[in-house]
Amino acid sequence: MKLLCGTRTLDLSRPQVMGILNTTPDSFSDGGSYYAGGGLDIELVLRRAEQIVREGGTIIDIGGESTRPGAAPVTEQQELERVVPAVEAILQRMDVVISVDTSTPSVMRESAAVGAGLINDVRALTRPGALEAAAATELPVCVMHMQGQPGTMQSKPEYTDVVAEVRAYLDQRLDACIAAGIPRERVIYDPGYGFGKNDEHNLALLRSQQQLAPADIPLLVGLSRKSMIGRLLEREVDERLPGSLALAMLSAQRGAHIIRVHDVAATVDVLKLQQMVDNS
Ligand code: 8Y4
Repeated sequence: MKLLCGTRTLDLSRPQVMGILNTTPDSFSDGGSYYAGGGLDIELVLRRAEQIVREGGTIIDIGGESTRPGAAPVTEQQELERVVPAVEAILQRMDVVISVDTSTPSVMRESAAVGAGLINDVRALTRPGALEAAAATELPVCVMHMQGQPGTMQSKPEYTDVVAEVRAYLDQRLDACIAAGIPRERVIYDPGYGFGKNDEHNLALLRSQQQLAPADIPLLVGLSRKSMIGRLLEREVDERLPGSLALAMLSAQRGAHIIRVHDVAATVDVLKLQQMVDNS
Protein backbone atom coordinates (compact mmCIF):
# COMPACT_ATOMS: atom_id res chain seq x y z
CA MET A 1 0.00 0.00 0.00
CA LYS A 2 1.28 3.47 -0.94
CA LEU A 3 0.12 6.84 0.34
CA LEU A 4 0.61 9.99 -1.71
CA CYS A 5 1.41 12.87 0.68
CA GLY A 6 1.69 15.92 -1.56
CA THR A 7 5.07 15.63 -3.31
CA ARG A 8 6.20 12.60 -1.26
CA THR A 9 5.05 8.99 -1.21
CA LEU A 10 4.95 6.78 1.87
CA ASP A 11 5.44 3.04 1.48
CA LEU A 12 2.94 1.48 3.83
CA SER A 13 3.85 -2.11 2.92
CA ARG A 14 5.89 -1.92 6.14
CA PRO A 15 5.03 0.11 9.22
CA GLN A 16 6.23 3.72 9.20
CA VAL A 17 7.25 5.63 12.30
CA MET A 18 5.76 9.07 12.93
CA GLY A 19 7.84 11.13 15.38
CA ILE A 20 6.09 13.57 17.68
CA LEU A 21 7.11 17.23 17.72
CA ASN A 22 4.98 19.37 20.02
CA THR A 23 5.06 23.12 19.72
CA THR A 24 2.85 23.75 22.72
CA PRO A 25 4.44 25.57 25.69
CA ASP A 26 3.18 22.96 28.18
CA SER A 27 4.41 19.84 26.42
CA PHE A 28 6.77 17.82 28.53
CA SER A 29 5.85 14.38 27.28
CA ASP A 30 8.22 14.37 24.30
CA GLY A 31 11.05 15.51 26.53
CA GLY A 32 11.11 19.07 25.34
CA SER A 33 9.26 22.27 24.83
CA TYR A 34 10.27 24.30 21.82
CA TYR A 35 8.52 27.33 23.16
CA ALA A 36 10.53 29.98 24.99
CA GLY A 37 8.72 32.96 26.52
CA GLY A 38 8.44 35.09 23.42
CA GLY A 39 7.58 32.33 20.99
CA LEU A 40 8.63 29.24 19.16
CA ASP A 41 12.35 28.45 19.13
CA ILE A 42 12.87 27.38 15.52
CA GLU A 43 16.40 26.13 16.24
CA LEU A 44 15.03 23.70 18.83
CA VAL A 45 12.27 22.62 16.45
CA LEU A 46 14.83 21.91 13.74
CA ARG A 47 17.05 19.97 16.12
CA ARG A 48 14.13 17.73 17.13
CA ALA A 49 13.06 17.31 13.48
CA GLU A 50 16.61 16.33 12.49
CA GLN A 51 16.70 13.80 15.32
CA ILE A 52 13.43 12.20 14.17
CA VAL A 53 14.72 11.84 10.60
CA ARG A 54 18.18 10.61 11.68
CA GLU A 55 16.54 7.95 13.85
CA GLY A 56 14.47 6.61 10.97
CA GLY A 57 11.17 8.40 11.34
CA THR A 58 9.54 9.09 7.97
CA ILE A 59 6.77 11.39 9.22
CA ILE A 60 6.96 14.27 11.71
CA ASP A 61 3.71 15.08 13.53
CA ILE A 62 3.55 18.75 14.49
CA GLY A 63 0.81 20.07 16.74
CA GLY A 64 0.14 23.44 18.32
CA GLU A 65 -2.76 22.51 20.57
CA SER A 66 -2.63 20.32 23.68
CA THR A 67 -5.51 17.87 24.14
CA ARG A 68 -4.45 17.14 27.72
CA PRO A 69 -7.28 17.70 30.24
CA GLY A 70 -6.85 21.12 31.82
CA ALA A 71 -4.63 22.43 29.03
CA ALA A 72 -5.09 26.09 28.14
CA PRO A 73 -7.25 26.55 25.04
CA VAL A 74 -5.29 27.88 22.08
CA THR A 75 -6.55 30.55 19.72
CA GLU A 76 -6.51 30.09 15.96
CA GLN A 77 -3.84 32.80 15.69
CA GLN A 78 -1.61 31.11 18.28
CA GLU A 79 -1.97 27.77 16.56
CA LEU A 80 -1.06 29.29 13.20
CA GLU A 81 1.98 31.01 14.73
CA ARG A 82 3.20 27.79 16.32
CA VAL A 83 2.63 25.37 13.49
CA VAL A 84 3.07 27.06 10.12
CA PRO A 85 6.59 28.52 10.65
CA ALA A 86 7.75 25.17 12.03
CA VAL A 87 6.43 23.27 9.01
CA GLU A 88 8.04 25.76 6.65
CA ALA A 89 11.43 25.74 8.40
CA ILE A 90 11.65 21.94 8.49
CA LEU A 91 10.70 21.50 4.84
CA GLN A 92 13.29 24.07 3.73
CA ARG A 93 15.97 21.73 5.12
CA MET A 94 14.61 18.18 5.19
CA ASP A 95 12.97 15.66 2.88
CA VAL A 96 10.27 14.29 5.16
CA VAL A 97 6.50 14.08 5.34
CA ILE A 98 5.08 16.62 7.76
CA SER A 99 1.81 15.74 9.45
CA VAL A 100 -0.11 18.63 11.00
CA ASP A 101 -1.96 17.71 14.15
CA THR A 102 -4.84 20.17 13.94
CA SER A 103 -8.63 20.49 13.92
CA THR A 104 -8.54 24.09 12.63
CA PRO A 105 -9.40 24.75 8.97
CA SER A 106 -7.00 27.71 8.52
CA VAL A 107 -4.11 25.69 9.97
CA MET A 108 -4.87 22.89 7.50
CA ARG A 109 -4.89 25.28 4.55
CA GLU A 110 -1.82 27.31 5.54
CA SER A 111 0.24 24.24 6.46
CA ALA A 112 -0.60 22.63 3.13
CA ALA A 113 0.41 25.84 1.37
CA VAL A 114 3.93 25.56 2.83
CA GLY A 115 4.27 21.86 1.98
CA ALA A 116 2.70 19.73 4.71
CA GLY A 117 1.95 16.17 3.58
CA LEU A 118 -0.78 14.91 5.88
CA ILE A 119 -3.57 16.20 8.12
CA ASN A 120 -3.94 14.52 11.51
CA ASP A 121 -7.20 15.57 13.16
CA VAL A 122 -8.11 14.08 16.55
CA ARG A 123 -11.61 15.56 15.98
CA ALA A 124 -11.95 13.71 12.66
CA LEU A 125 -12.82 16.84 10.63
CA THR A 126 -15.91 17.64 12.71
CA ARG A 127 -15.23 21.36 13.23
CA PRO A 128 -17.18 23.70 10.93
CA GLY A 129 -15.28 24.05 7.65
CA ALA A 130 -12.75 21.30 8.42
CA LEU A 131 -13.99 18.80 5.81
CA GLU A 132 -13.96 21.49 3.13
CA ALA A 133 -10.50 22.77 4.11
CA ALA A 134 -9.02 19.28 4.19
CA ALA A 135 -10.57 18.45 0.81
CA ALA A 136 -9.08 21.60 -0.71
CA THR A 137 -5.55 20.60 0.39
CA GLU A 138 -5.81 17.30 -1.53
CA LEU A 139 -3.73 15.73 1.27
CA PRO A 140 -4.40 12.47 3.10
CA VAL A 141 -6.35 12.87 6.34
CA CYS A 142 -6.19 10.83 9.51
CA VAL A 143 -9.61 10.62 11.17
CA MET A 144 -9.42 9.60 14.83
CA HIS A 145 -12.11 8.30 17.12
CA MET A 146 -12.72 10.14 20.39
CA GLN A 147 -15.61 9.74 22.83
CA GLY A 148 -16.48 13.12 24.36
CA GLN A 149 -14.28 16.21 24.37
CA PRO A 150 -10.59 16.50 25.29
CA GLY A 151 -11.23 18.18 28.65
CA THR A 152 -13.71 15.62 29.98
CA MET A 153 -13.32 12.52 27.81
CA GLN A 154 -11.72 10.39 30.55
CA SER A 155 -14.40 11.04 33.19
CA LYS A 156 -16.67 8.09 32.37
CA PRO A 157 -16.04 6.40 29.04
CA GLU A 158 -18.84 3.95 28.20
CA TYR A 159 -19.42 1.53 25.35
CA THR A 160 -21.62 -1.48 24.70
CA ASP A 161 -19.17 -2.84 22.11
CA VAL A 162 -16.13 -0.60 21.88
CA VAL A 163 -14.69 -2.27 18.76
CA ALA A 164 -17.96 -2.07 16.80
CA GLU A 165 -18.66 1.49 17.94
CA VAL A 166 -15.21 2.81 17.04
CA ARG A 167 -15.39 1.07 13.65
CA ALA A 168 -18.87 2.46 12.96
CA TYR A 169 -17.72 5.99 13.82
CA LEU A 170 -14.68 5.77 11.53
CA ASP A 171 -16.84 4.40 8.70
CA GLN A 172 -19.23 7.32 9.22
CA ARG A 173 -16.35 9.81 9.03
CA LEU A 174 -15.13 8.08 5.86
CA ASP A 175 -18.58 8.64 4.33
CA ALA A 176 -18.44 12.30 5.38
CA CYS A 177 -14.99 12.64 3.78
CA ILE A 178 -16.15 11.09 0.53
CA ALA A 179 -19.23 13.34 0.46
CA ALA A 180 -16.92 16.35 0.91
CA GLY A 181 -14.69 15.29 -1.99
CA ILE A 182 -11.89 13.55 -0.06
CA PRO A 183 -11.43 10.25 -1.90
CA ARG A 184 -11.28 6.98 0.02
CA GLU A 185 -7.63 6.56 -1.05
CA ARG A 186 -6.77 9.59 1.07
CA VAL A 187 -8.36 8.51 4.35
CA ILE A 188 -6.47 6.96 7.29
CA TYR A 189 -8.24 5.46 10.33
CA ASP A 190 -7.14 5.80 13.96
CA PRO A 191 -8.92 4.21 16.96
CA GLY A 192 -7.73 7.04 19.22
CA TYR A 193 -6.17 5.03 22.03
CA GLY A 194 -6.78 6.83 25.33
CA PHE A 195 -9.29 9.32 23.91
CA GLY A 196 -12.43 8.62 25.95
CA LYS A 197 -11.42 5.01 26.70
CA ASN A 198 -10.51 3.16 29.88
CA ASP A 199 -7.84 0.46 30.05
CA GLU A 200 -10.31 -2.31 29.27
CA HIS A 201 -11.52 -0.39 26.18
CA ASN A 202 -7.95 0.26 24.99
CA LEU A 203 -6.97 -3.39 25.43
CA ALA A 204 -10.10 -4.59 23.61
CA LEU A 205 -9.30 -2.25 20.69
CA LEU A 206 -5.72 -3.45 20.48
CA ARG A 207 -6.75 -7.10 20.73
CA SER A 208 -9.18 -6.67 17.80
CA GLN A 209 -7.26 -3.97 15.98
CA GLN A 210 -7.46 -5.89 12.68
CA GLN A 211 -11.23 -5.31 12.63
CA LEU A 212 -10.96 -1.54 12.98
CA ALA A 213 -10.25 -0.75 9.33
CA PRO A 214 -11.03 -2.28 5.93
CA ALA A 215 -7.99 -3.87 4.26
CA ASP A 216 -7.50 -0.95 1.84
CA ILE A 217 -7.51 1.80 4.48
CA PRO A 218 -4.29 2.52 6.40
CA LEU A 219 -4.37 2.40 10.19
CA LEU A 220 -2.48 4.92 12.33
CA VAL A 221 -2.03 4.32 16.07
CA GLY A 222 -0.71 6.36 18.97
CA LEU A 223 0.15 4.47 22.14
CA SER A 224 3.53 6.00 23.02
CA ARG A 225 3.92 6.88 26.73
CA LYS A 226 0.14 7.04 27.18
CA SER A 227 -1.61 6.85 30.56
CA MET A 228 -2.86 3.32 29.95
CA ILE A 229 0.76 2.15 30.14
CA GLY A 230 1.18 4.20 33.30
CA ARG A 231 -1.85 2.60 34.94
CA LEU A 232 -1.37 -0.96 33.72
CA LEU A 233 2.32 -1.09 34.70
CA GLU A 234 2.38 1.62 37.40
CA ARG A 235 4.94 3.67 35.55
CA GLU A 236 5.53 7.43 35.43
CA VAL A 237 5.66 9.08 32.00
CA ASP A 238 9.48 8.87 31.85
CA GLU A 239 9.39 5.13 32.66
CA ARG A 240 7.09 4.03 29.82
CA LEU A 241 9.55 3.16 27.04
CA PRO A 242 9.43 -0.65 27.47
CA GLY A 243 5.63 -0.57 27.59
CA SER A 244 5.50 1.75 24.57
CA LEU A 245 7.78 -0.56 22.56
CA ALA A 246 5.72 -3.63 23.43
CA LEU A 247 2.53 -1.90 22.32
CA ALA A 248 4.19 -0.60 19.13
CA MET A 249 5.10 -4.18 18.22
CA LEU A 250 1.70 -5.58 19.15
CA SER A 251 -0.03 -2.89 17.09
CA ALA A 252 2.27 -3.57 14.11
CA GLN A 253 1.45 -7.28 14.36
CA ARG A 254 -2.23 -6.35 14.30
CA GLY A 255 -2.00 -4.30 11.15
CA ALA A 256 -0.89 -0.76 12.09
CA HIS A 257 0.66 1.06 9.12
CA ILE A 258 1.77 4.25 10.89
CA ILE A 259 2.91 4.33 14.52
CA ARG A 260 3.05 7.70 16.29
CA VAL A 261 5.82 7.76 18.89
CA HIS A 262 8.12 9.88 21.02
CA ASP A 263 11.06 7.41 20.95
CA VAL A 264 11.81 7.00 17.26
CA ALA A 265 15.14 5.11 17.29
CA ALA A 266 13.98 2.45 19.73
CA THR A 267 10.67 1.95 17.88
CA VAL A 268 12.43 1.64 14.50
CA ASP A 269 14.65 -1.14 15.94
CA VAL A 270 11.65 -3.03 17.32
CA LEU A 271 9.73 -2.76 14.05
CA LYS A 272 12.74 -3.94 12.01
CA LEU A 273 12.86 -7.14 14.04
CA GLN A 274 9.08 -7.55 13.92
CA GLN A 275 9.20 -7.29 10.11
CA MET A 276 12.03 -9.81 9.88
CA VAL A 277 10.04 -12.34 11.89
CA ASP A 278 6.54 -11.75 10.57
CA ASN A 279 7.30 -10.92 6.91
CA SER A 280 9.79 -13.63 6.00
C1 8Y4 B 1 2.11 10.99 27.68
C2 8Y4 B 1 2.40 10.92 26.36
C3 8Y4 B 1 0.84 11.31 28.07
C4 8Y4 B 1 1.43 11.16 25.42
C5 8Y4 B 1 -0.13 11.58 27.11
C6 8Y4 B 1 0.16 11.52 25.79
C7 8Y4 B 1 -2.88 10.72 19.11
C8 8Y4 B 1 -2.80 11.82 18.24
C9 8Y4 B 1 -2.30 12.43 20.26
C10 8Y4 B 1 -3.27 9.46 18.58
C11 8Y4 B 1 -3.42 10.55 16.44
C12 8Y4 B 1 -0.78 11.91 23.55
C13 8Y4 B 1 -2.27 14.25 18.48
C14 8Y4 B 1 -2.05 12.43 23.01
N1 8Y4 B 1 -2.55 11.12 20.37
N2 8Y4 B 1 -3.06 11.74 16.92
N3 8Y4 B 1 -2.44 12.89 18.98
N4 8Y4 B 1 -3.53 9.43 17.23
N5 8Y4 B 1 -3.71 10.42 15.13
N6 8Y4 B 1 -0.83 11.84 24.90
O1 8Y4 B 1 -3.40 8.45 19.26
O2 8Y4 B 1 0.15 11.62 22.86
S1 8Y4 B 1 -1.88 13.50 21.59
